[in-house]
Formats: sequence, structure tokens, C-alpha cells
Amino acid sequence: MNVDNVMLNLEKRLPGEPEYHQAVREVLESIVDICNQNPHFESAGLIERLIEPDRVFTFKVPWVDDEGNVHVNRGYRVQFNNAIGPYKGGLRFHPSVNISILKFLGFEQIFKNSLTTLPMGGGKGGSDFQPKGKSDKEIMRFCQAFMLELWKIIGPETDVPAGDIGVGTREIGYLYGMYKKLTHEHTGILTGKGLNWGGSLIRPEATGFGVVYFTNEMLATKGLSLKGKTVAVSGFGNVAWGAVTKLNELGAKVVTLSGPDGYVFDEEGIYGRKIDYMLELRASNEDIVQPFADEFESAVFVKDKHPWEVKCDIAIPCATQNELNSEDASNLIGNKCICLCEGANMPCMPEAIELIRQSDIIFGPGKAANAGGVATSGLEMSQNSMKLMWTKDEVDSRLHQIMHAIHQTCVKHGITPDGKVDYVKGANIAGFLKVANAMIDQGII
Ligand code: NDP
Ligand code: 2IT
Repeated sequence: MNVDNVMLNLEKRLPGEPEYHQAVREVLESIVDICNQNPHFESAGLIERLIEPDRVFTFKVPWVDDEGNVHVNRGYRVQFNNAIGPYKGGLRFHPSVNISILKFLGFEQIFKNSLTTLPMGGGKGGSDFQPKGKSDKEIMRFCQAFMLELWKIIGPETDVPAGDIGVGTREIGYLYGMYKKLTHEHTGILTGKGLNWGGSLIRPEATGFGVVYFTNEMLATKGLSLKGKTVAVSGFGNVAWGAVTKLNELGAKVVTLSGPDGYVFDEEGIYGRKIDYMLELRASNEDIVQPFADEFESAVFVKDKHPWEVKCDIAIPCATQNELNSEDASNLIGNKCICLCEGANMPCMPEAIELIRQSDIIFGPGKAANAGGVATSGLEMSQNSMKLMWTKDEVDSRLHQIMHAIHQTCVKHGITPDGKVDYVKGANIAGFLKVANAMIDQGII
């Protein structure tokens, strides 16, 4: 396989999908040697089949706002690959949503889900709907209108969506209600459900908890731990909240969080009521972090800047794709940061990753580090199938084991001759091999 040729072809065939190209290139660069050692992959057209989604749905979502005005948004579901299990992946509601972003997320999801050890294929969906500023009733009407189309193509053994940016327990509730009404079934469709109607304990916390467990595993390889470390976190949504909660529990001090308007620096640390306030902020229609600094005396708001200029031992981006650029990476390196672990999907730009990988910073890629969210979704599916509910400790301990196993797998496939671990390579190779072998076993379909 020649990566440049495959990419040239893809870019020519599908221009205007930069995020998707970025995600594919990263995986191909990691697996090129494995592909060349396995000529039967090439003769089975494996890469060509892997980089083309099984199918992509787009649909119209008309809805009516509180004033009676009609709006039309676009809905999507990308069913990327189901070689190892039903399509599985979140729904994102954000005005930036387009096919390039959903294909990058769906493609990443294939390998992430493979790493979890659970039987889940890769998919992603969402809408360019802007939840910011909408009333609860408007969110409900939008979710119902979205599900009026989506229900036709999903199912508990076919495709199981969940949350992502802009889609949390509230939205999953409205989506589930409409699915149930349309199908007359109370099944394990959608994960991240409310705890009283099929949701798993720990699912809301799982992505952030998992990222912190993975960070701890990486630090342990150097004889280090989170205790007493200063951590910069970005975002202030679901993933950031889970990460900040667990970081505090394990004795780290979190000094930043961020939103689209800038970041907050709090020298005293973000803990206790400040963590609850993050959630209140996220739930408010404002959706900015500046009020955090007004609320807490020790917090300072830095407008339109990234938190990566703050001196920290550990950096955990938890907001969105391409939020950490090469200047940010240089700042982290200059400030002697020891570990960068991706909570969000693809938060680091390729130039930033290049700099980080050349430095001494330990780098944990999102598809391994943030896999705890979808892994716990997988555990929710298991509980729904068995019609029972595990305790909080049971789910957390399984999540812990899964993150430990993912770390071990990354080490196994990513160990370099000088004894360092290339986690990007390790995660991509391990995630890929399982899916590739399943695709070979199942023939050209
Ligand atoms: P949320 O919607 O709960 O929070 C995302 C937050 O980041 C929002 O507050 C958003 O604000 C903010 N944000 C968006 N752009 C920027 C930016 N440029 N700078 C700073 N903040 C920004 O989403 P999640 O926490 O669920 O998701 C965060 C990331 O984690 C995403 O990359 C997602 O794909 C990934 N992820 C999520 C999982 C999950 O289980 N939820 C699992 C694995 C990964 P605004 O809305 O105003 O833009
Ligand atoms: O990016 C992700 O892994 C998620 N948004 C969670 C997907 C899921 O199905 O739980």
C-alpha cells in the first residue's frame, strides 16, 4: 500500500472532506507496514472497502419553534462498518456538523469500538441543529422530528446510537420516547438512557473516567501517578465533567476549563461546587465559560485563548476536533508538560501531534483514551439484553478493566525498538487488525 496514492485518490474522489481525510491518513500511516506484510489484505481490496462507509443516510428534519416558525435542519446517519458488531456511535447536534465531520467520527469509531473488546461496529450521526438558545420544548420537538426519520434505519441488533456533543441524557430521552412510540417496543436502542428506563450506571461519567484511567496507566509506565499533578482540561461538557471529577478523586489539581469564548484559569483548582457549576453552565443557554470567572473569585477568564498556554503537568483536551494546534503543542513542550491525553475525538491537529511525538511528552490518542464512553455503552447494551442492571461498582470495575486492557493492547502493538510506546500506532494497529480479519473471514461484501 502506498499511503500517498490512496490519499490522493480519496481526496480526488471526495473533495471538501478535510476532517475525514485527516482521520484516514492518520490510520493508514500507522498500518502501512502491517498491510504490506499481509498481501491478502490488498488482494481482498480491504483498504478500499474500509474507507468507504457501508451507507450514508441524510434526511430532512422540519420542526416548529415556540413562536410557530418552521425550521428545516439536515439529519445524518453514517453506518460505517459492522464487521464485528452492530453499528455503534453517537449523535452530534452542532451547527458545524457536516458529512466530513461525521465520516471522520464514524471512521474513528470503528477502531475505537474494536479496541474496547466488545462486539460493536462503527457509526455516527447527528444534525446541524444548534441546541444553544433553544427551549426545552423546542429541543423535544426537534428530537422527535429527527427520530421520525432515524427509527427506520436503526435497531438494537442493527445500529445503536448514543450521545456526543449537544446530545446528552435529555435528548436521548426525547429520542427514545419517539422510537418507542413508533415501534411499540421497549428495547435496548440508544445508549446513555435515563437510569430509570434502561440506562447504565456510570455511563454519564464513563468517557471522562476512562480518559483518566488511561492517563494513569500511561503515567504508571514511567513510575508516575496523578497525585499532586497539575492538569489543564479544555471543554466544559460531559467528557470534561467526568474527567475533572475523577482527576480530583485521584489527587490531581485541575486548573483550567474552556469554552468557545476562551478559557478559565483557577489557580486554587476546580473541585467541589465548581464541578457542579460546570454542569449548570453547560445546561444554561449561554454555553460560555466566562460566567465561571464571575462566580468564583480565584478564577480568571482569558478571552479567545486556548488553555494550553498555562503551565501544567498533564493536558487533557475534552472539547472538540482540531482544538490544539502546533503553537499550543510548543507551549506544552516549553512548559515541560509530561503527558497529553485526548478526551475529545481528534482534538490535536496533525502538526501538533508531530511535535508532541518528537518530544518526551507521553501522548494518548482519543480512539484509545476516550473509548470508555462507548465501552460503557456496550455494557449498557449487555444489561438491556439480559434485562438486569449492574451496580455502580460492577460497571466501574468493568470500565477499569477495559481501559487497562486497551492500554496493554496499545503497548503490545506500539512498542518501539528503543522501548518507548507509540500509542497512536499501537491503537491504530490493534483496532484495525481485529476489524480487518473479521472482514476477510466474512468475504467480499
Ligand atoms: P458536550 O456537548 O457535552 O460538550 C462539548 C463542549 O465543548 C461544549 O461545551 C462546547 O461548546 C465546547 N466546545 C466546542 N467547541 C469548543 C472550542 N473550540 N473550544 C472550547 N470548547 C469548545 O460534548 P461531550 O463532552 O460529549 O464531547 C466532547 C468531545 O468528546 C467531543 O469531541 C466528542 O466527540 C468526544 N467524545 C464524547 C463522548 C461521549 O460519551 N459523550 C465519548 C467519546 C468522545 P459549544 O457547544 O458552545 O460549541
Ligand atoms: O465518540 C464516542 O465514542 C461517543 N460519542 C460515544 C458513542 C457511544 O455509542 O456511546
